[in-house]
Amino acid sequence: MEYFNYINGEWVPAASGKTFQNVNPADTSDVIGSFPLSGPEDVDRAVKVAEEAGEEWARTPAPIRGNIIRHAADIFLRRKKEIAQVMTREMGKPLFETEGDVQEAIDTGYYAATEGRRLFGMNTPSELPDKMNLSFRMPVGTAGIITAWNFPIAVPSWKIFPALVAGNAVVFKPSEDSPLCANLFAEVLEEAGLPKGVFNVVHGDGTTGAALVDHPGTKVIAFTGSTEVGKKIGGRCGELNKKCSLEMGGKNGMIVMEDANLDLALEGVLWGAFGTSGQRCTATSRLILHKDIHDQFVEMLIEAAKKLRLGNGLDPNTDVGPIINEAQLRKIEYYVQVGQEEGARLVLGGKRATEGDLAKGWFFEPTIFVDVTPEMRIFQEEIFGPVLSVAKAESYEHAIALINNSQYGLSSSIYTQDVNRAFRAMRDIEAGITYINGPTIGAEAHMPFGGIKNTGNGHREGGWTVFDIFTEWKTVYVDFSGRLQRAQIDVEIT
Ligand code: UN1
Repeated sequence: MEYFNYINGEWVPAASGKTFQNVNPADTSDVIGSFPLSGPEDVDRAVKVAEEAGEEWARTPAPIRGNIIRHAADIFLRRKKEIAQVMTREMGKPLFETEGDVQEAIDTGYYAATEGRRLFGMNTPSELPDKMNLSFRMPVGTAGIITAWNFPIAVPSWKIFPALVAGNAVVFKPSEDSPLCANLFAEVLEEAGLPKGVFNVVHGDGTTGAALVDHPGTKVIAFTGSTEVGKKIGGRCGELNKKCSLEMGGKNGMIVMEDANLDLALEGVLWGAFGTSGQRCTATSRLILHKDIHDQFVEMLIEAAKKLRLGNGLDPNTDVGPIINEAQLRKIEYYVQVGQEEGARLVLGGKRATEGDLAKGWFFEPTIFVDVTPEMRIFQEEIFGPVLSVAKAESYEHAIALINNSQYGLSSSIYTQDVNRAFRAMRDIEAGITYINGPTIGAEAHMPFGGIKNTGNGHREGGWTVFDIFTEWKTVYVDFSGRLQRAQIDVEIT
């Protein structure tokens, strides 16, 4: 099957005619299709179309824009199961997870739609008589959106829906590992009644994304992906003086204290570390265990993780799906080797899973390292796979020092039944998100999402905060005194 770019409401190939293939990671003989490998000329066309269509869109009342997004959320709801099937086939995670992914877009859509009737500005008193001060949000212009493959509907929706409600046009460059989901996104927006050209999809690789970042027509770039790529985009946007929001890597820690409910913590870490095969920016990749429960918990963890069923995500018995591609599988293998060389003790997994049907795809066994110390690379670097590094803490203070010993600061978690300790941890943990008695994954659409340190560049997606990315403030002073009034000069505040 041959799929295309979506520009100006039409399905078109790359100008060069070049394509790339996308396959099912659970069965690499199952070819999803070919997609355009777009170049700068395709990006240029899409951005120009977006700029033109965006003019009228920006003048469309925000409640009307929001209403179209509400329709889109309705369509995602109607097509939820069918889209989840496509997503599982395309990127592998089990059906219950892909249904959750679509649900996250539905939630985001319904929330963003209501912002069409808010997008609150603010009026404040003037320091001068007969004068009024107003401020309100304006669209930024055309948004260039670049996302990863692990949440191929949810994460694009976090950016696309608010960008549109705020009055921006969009050019979307999805991951080359989940292009079909992006085309479904375009179908949904078209059916919802979005005018032609306001939303466009340009497929391709890193050079396609770079052309979108570089294009003078894109006024804001929103990116989710690796810290390595994100920093390059951030640097380029700095040179171009372009607004830019980055959601990058994580090395999320979970602390289990000696007073924790261990069964609850066990369920949490299994879901946090091995859900989505550990391929989430929020995945639990470091487990910090208080010394008093360390050995017992490690034993419980190994027993439970052994029982996780690897398989094709379309099979309802599957707990853990495949790894997205061969390169990622090799990266995980590499880190397992690094961990062993560094002296960590491998207590579970550590290799590709190839029994029976698993040989058809890219599978990796749930993997656990213990005796991990903070200077080890497997404690510090994002692996993006089902690999959990376990470290031992002597005390609460030591656990906090360990969890904060990271260049990243996205998500975090602590299991404790001590209410004072829980509140201290909310304050002490350096991260954008902290869960108390829950794993590091499970963000909800209406709450700020993002991280500190090398995870982000100061922005938050989700809820109301995402509108700071996709709007600019306009400040207006209305003087109805009929004379020149000079701020700071005619009124002296002493
Ligand atoms: C991501 O991995 O990029 O909180 C996003 C979570 C999901 C979103 C993850 N709702 O794990």
